[in-house]
Amino acid sequence: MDDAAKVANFEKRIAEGDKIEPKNWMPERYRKQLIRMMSQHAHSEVIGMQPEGNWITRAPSLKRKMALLAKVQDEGGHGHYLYSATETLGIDRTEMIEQLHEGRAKYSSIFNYPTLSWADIGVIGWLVDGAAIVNQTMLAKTSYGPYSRAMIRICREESFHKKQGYEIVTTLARGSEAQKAMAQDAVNRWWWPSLMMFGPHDADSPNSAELLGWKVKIQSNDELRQRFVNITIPQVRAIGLTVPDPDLRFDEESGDWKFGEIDWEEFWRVVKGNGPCNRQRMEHHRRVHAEGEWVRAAAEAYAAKKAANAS
Ligand code: BYC
Repeated sequence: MDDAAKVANFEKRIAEGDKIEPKNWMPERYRKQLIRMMSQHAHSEVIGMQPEGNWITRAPSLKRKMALLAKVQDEGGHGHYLYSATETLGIDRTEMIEQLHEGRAKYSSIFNYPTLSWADIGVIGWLVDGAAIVNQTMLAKTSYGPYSRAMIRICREESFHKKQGYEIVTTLARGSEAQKAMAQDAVNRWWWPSLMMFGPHDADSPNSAELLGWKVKIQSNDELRQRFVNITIPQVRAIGLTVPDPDLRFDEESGDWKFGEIDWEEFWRVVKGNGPCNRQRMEHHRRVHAEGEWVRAAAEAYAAKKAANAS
């Protein structure tokens, strides 16, 4: 097949809802876009372990500590699935991590905010994993097979994370005045950054048209953000908390909770590396990666020895 016929066949398969698999022909641009998005997703899972890991030693009970430990470990596991899924596109993990360290690959803006109290751990599970589920339920239907399958598995674990987060916040919201105030303060600080996770408005999103055309994304940034707000506001109200948005109102006609404008200056500042914790997150990642060099070398030596013994 010549290139035009390959493109036509690829587009026909996408239109028919087929999954594209690693050995199938795909346009170079499709491959590049997936590497960008999936590696960014993998980095987000791994960097996302830092803000929550910060509270493992200070969890208020053994039960809370065990759940948090398991959650943070799950996020590391999600990073592994996603690095493996991205490797099917012909890039290896070493190169992806180099791109992260050199600032050529991004990770989610949300993980550049500090976790100041125990309530933040509940709010991350509830709002951050909740936002991730909305985004990832859509990505489970993406056109690239390995990404779609990774998302199905990850979404199941994220649903548990969200429930444990909401349960932490509900417990605090029903506790003493000080506990309720701590929960409200955490919602106040994490609400807008959670809405930023969905990316810029559709009109300002340079990648969306292409990704939607290839069914890499099935819904747009703004559609998903609205869906998240519609799901979350009733949960906020059910436990007697509020969100820090004076413009929030229910629109009878559309059935949507309409919300105010995001501070896009803050969003771009954080995305470009100047948020409250960007430097700290990257320094930590670089240091721990360097400290783990001997583990990677030992694993490679072991694999080489095993292969030599087998031959
Ligand atoms: N943060 O054209 P756009 C988790 C960038 S972790 C940083 O709309 P696209 C969890 C964007 O990359 C879950 N950067 O982009 C883990 C682009 O720049 P480049 C993380 C952002 O790709 C631990 C530029 O802005 N989820 O659940 O069409 C504990 C223009 O944007 C952000 C994922 O990674 C952002 N928020 O859409 C707890 C989901 N938004 O790359 C929980 C997978 C935008 O051209 N990713 N940018 O230099 C996606 O769904 C899409 O990539 C996005 C952006 C919706 C994020």
